[in-house]
Amino acid sequence: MAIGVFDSGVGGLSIHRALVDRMPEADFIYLGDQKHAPYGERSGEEIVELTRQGCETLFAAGASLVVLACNTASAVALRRLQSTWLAGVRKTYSRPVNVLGIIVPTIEAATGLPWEHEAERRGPKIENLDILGIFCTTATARSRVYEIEIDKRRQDLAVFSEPCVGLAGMIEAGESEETLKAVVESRVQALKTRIGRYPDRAILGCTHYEIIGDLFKAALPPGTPLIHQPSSVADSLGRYIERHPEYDIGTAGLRRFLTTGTAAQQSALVERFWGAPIGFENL
Ligand code: DGN
Repeated sequence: MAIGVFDSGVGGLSIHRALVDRMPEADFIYLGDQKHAPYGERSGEEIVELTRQGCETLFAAGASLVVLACNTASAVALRRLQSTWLAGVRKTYSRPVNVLGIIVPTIEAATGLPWEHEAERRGPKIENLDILGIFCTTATARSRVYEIEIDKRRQDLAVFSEPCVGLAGMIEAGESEETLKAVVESRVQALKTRIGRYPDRAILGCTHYEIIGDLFKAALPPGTPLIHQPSSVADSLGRYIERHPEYDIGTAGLRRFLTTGTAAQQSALVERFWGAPIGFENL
């Protein structure tokens, strides 16, 4: 049995890498739904259905836990699948199974650290609040999941999601650094214009943005902390798995990589996300 890791494409490999480093003995099966990537501009219903199919494939391949290593799928599909579909799946398999997302672990990491203006806060005036900027896909921004989940934990932060339309697809397509830089700069400036100042801290709320973290760093004021999603997720899920030994995640260190696209689509990009070449199997 194994941990399944699902993403619309290759972005989730950065989360997979951190999970593998945290739990090297566990067995892992990765699935990239490249046939249908990118998800970020799709409708909610499409995202739920594609995510459901991805989870189904991973459970059938032997996963006990499926991690949605995609903010868009976590934002739009996780709750729906947990509250409706999962009960039926649990009846199908004799082993315990579950689906987990990556947004709450990221939020816990972002909100748990001390904030600069904490001591000075007086009332809801924006000048007195620390601002957390979320750079993400259109679907994640539309879901408002970051705003909702952060508000449950901290009412003293102001949260602004900035949709970076098309950016994940451009990364997946291997667009030039110059083109990506221009998009990143325009999104950072758009957020600044909307808020009236730069955010005090930022989350790259799309797994694809991980490999262009330096472009976001360069576009934000020097020293702006960027929450590192892969390590935040790996820490939190590692602790979850330790608390839940009922999920059989294997012990052989198996690594399988599946794609709904073609294995040939995989390229140098994969190495940038995962740190080493990977052999993908076509589904
Ligand atoms: N990498 C996915 C995310 O974290 O939201 C989205 C990529 C996409 O399909 N647009």
